[in-house]
Amino acid sequence: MDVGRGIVTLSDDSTVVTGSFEGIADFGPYNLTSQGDSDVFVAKLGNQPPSTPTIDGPTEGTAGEQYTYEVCSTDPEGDDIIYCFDFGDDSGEICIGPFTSGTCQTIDYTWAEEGTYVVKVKATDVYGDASDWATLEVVMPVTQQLDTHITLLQRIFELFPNAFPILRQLRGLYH
Ligand SMILES: [Ca+2]
Repeated sequence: MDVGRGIVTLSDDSTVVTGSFEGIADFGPYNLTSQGDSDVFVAKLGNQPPSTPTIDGPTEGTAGEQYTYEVCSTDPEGDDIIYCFDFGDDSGEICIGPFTSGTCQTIDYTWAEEGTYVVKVKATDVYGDASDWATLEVVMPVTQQLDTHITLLQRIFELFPNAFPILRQLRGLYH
């Protein structure tokens, strides 16, 4: 027979229960199995945050184009989950949800400016407990890389004005 013999609430709002049980005691996400006829238990019951989300999506692209990122997280208690994003620019925090625990969600985003951005996302359950941040570095360099490439060629032509006649013809194509 399972019996609770004492209960106390701690300052962090978790609850501690003590008692005795036989066989298996079911505490929601956790089970205890008795080692004999009857065992005592001390259980601390509190809300746990969702898992740190996984984030999947393009890590390079072009400023001004829209990209889609998928995030997935699971809450140990099965609580609904809110995802909050920081896209590394000055748009601030963007939150979506709540969604069912264990389901993946997508969000579309467009960076207006070229640059390297660290996308951050965390999962918060409906009781306000948040996971750690997951991060993904995204580079929006395409035009910038081309500029650098042309500048490097120009520098080579300046240093060696007569050495690369074929490249000088290519340079003509760029201008
Ligand atoms: Ca939870």
